[in-house]
Amino acid sequence: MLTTTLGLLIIALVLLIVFQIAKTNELVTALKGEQEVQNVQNRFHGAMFLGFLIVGMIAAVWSAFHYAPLYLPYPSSEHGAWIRSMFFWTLVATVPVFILTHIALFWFSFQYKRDGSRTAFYFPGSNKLELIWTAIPAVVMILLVYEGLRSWYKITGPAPQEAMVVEATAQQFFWTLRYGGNDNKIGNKSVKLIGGDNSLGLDWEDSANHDDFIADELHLKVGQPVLVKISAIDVLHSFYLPHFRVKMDAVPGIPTQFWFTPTKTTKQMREELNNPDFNYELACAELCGQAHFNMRKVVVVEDEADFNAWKAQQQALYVKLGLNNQTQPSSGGTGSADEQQRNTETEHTKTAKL
Ligand SMILES: [Cu+2]
Repeated sequence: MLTTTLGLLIIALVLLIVFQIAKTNELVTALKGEQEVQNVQNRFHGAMFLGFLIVGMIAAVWSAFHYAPLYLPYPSSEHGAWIRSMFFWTLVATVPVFILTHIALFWFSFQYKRDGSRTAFYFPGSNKLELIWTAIPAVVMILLVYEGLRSWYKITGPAPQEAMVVEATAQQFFWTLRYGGNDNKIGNKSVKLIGGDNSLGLDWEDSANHDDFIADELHLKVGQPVLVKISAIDVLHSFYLPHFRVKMDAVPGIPTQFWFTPTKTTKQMREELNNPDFNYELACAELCGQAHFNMRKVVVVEDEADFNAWKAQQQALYVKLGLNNQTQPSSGGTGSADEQQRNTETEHTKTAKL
């Protein structure tokens, strides 16, 4: 309330000041003669234009260098290099045009301000000029769009057969990463099965689910394509791996996916950046609620031996929950109460499904 009142007061004061200046101007004009006052104002505005050009250009160049340490390092994925090159060529085509048009805009406003010493040159137009400044940007745009679409179709095309499959499910406020296990197949799931231990709604009838495991970190094998199947349970999220130039929305009800090939291990990046604490990261790039910042996971890219060693340590969720014992004949009350309860719960889930 106080802020609103203060804001309104400031606006009223600013309006009052503008009004007073205009009134003073009128009086001065009456005293001095209109033309002379106009010339003073034109000189002032011209100088402001020139100042804006110089300060603006210096600030643009300064900020580009000042914030350079915050730029992402060279992409650590195959397709990331294409995106980087597209970005580079877009800048090559647009930055010189931006600089030249802005210099022309502000310099002309300063240099050719009206001072009563010359008359304007009448130029009714030229078809040749129109043709040139329409054709050149059109050709450049066509080339950029062509190259962009070509890369985009390559990036979003079908994943190679040998791609490792990982499922990333987003919800407020964490990611659940599920690996296909030894068969590299992600088992079926259904919203109807969500409940109790089964927060993803996994269908335990589907044997492809029996070796799937949930991982704390996203582990990837260097040089091996990975297909990420992305979904969300509650609201919009976005699967974002900045170092790999991977970003795909996670939409409730609409499965999305993205495949890519990591090209550099975490170890290589640490050496390259001279930073022993460096970690790749997975983030959520869609403001999804109060703890949005919390949706971060560490991504580890490693060679085949390290990856296999890590994978060997992971336990399938099916086994973790003790569901594998349930189908075997009971050996006479050896199961703990906890395990028995779990089994009963699973029976309930099965019944619910039928
Ligand atoms: Cu999110």
